[in-house]
Amino acid sequence: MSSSSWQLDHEAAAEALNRLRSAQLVLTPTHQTVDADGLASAIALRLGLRQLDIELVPVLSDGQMPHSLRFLPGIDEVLAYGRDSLPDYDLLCLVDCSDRRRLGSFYTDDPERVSGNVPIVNIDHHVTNDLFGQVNIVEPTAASASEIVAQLLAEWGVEIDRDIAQCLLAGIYGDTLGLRTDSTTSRTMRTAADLVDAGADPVPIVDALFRVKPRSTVCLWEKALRNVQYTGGLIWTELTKDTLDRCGANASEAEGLVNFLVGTQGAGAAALLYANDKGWRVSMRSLPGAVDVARIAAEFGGGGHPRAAGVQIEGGEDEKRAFVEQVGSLAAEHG
Ligand SMILES: [Mn+2]
Repeated sequence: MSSSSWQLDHEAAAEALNRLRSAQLVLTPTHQTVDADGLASAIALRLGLRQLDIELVPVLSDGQMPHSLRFLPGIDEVLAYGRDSLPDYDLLCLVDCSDRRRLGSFYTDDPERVSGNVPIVNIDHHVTNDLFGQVNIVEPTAASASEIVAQLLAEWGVEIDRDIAQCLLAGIYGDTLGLRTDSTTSRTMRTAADLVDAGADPVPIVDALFRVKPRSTVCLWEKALRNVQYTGGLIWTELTKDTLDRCGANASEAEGLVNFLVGTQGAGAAALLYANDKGWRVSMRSLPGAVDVARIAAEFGGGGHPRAAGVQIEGGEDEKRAFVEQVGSLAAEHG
């Protein structure tokens, strides 16, 4: 565990608040296959900024609402792209989004949406974030975007009420696997403790994120585990649309699987490959001291954190094979 601590950029925080205050409506599209941190930090911003009479609307960029996140307070106020019509907006506030291309259909339907014509406030903790915003609050050593939002809201004079605290604690628990990752600092733990003091309850968070699951998830894991393969130092498996359909599952149900695979003795990295129209979306993990998966992802045009990263592989079986072999040999080199 690291005891290092990031410092909020007070100037950027003030400029962000100015922009938020001047906007008529702020849109917050989440990253695709949204996770607890991505969605909870967006909802916390909505609830907090409402106290300042700022209207911020979170939108699920790919229209997909993970079952496991329905417990979040304020979830009913989140729009789904493709289902709900978008309100007019004059500012984008992206949170937990390392790359504008991760904004799902919101981006692919019209890349001009994020080309800078509408200004962007960029709040993130991915080391690969390329600072695409007009205002950037990017802290790669923060364990989650929610950890940054907790401090930002306090800085802006927002009262952290029970609902906001519950969202932020869910985001922190999501990205730190319940305060267990090596990105977790003493500050992360203090922030979590402060949120509990503000009324957050860890029990429903732990249940929703790590324990309770639909049967379709077990079906998916059973099929994925049957197909586990070892290539060099990489342990990996893949999921097809057909497998998802047969189990009646959606892709987000497999997210925990790659966390299960990482740490398998003899494997320096784990990957889960989701087949899609263009090839495969790959989710990678490694343990501390092993290969830096963010660097591998960046080489292939993806991004993330040293221990958790993602990338889109375009092409067919040959490209997939080349990818797993390259990652496998890197993972073997770095133990
Ligand atoms: Mn995050």
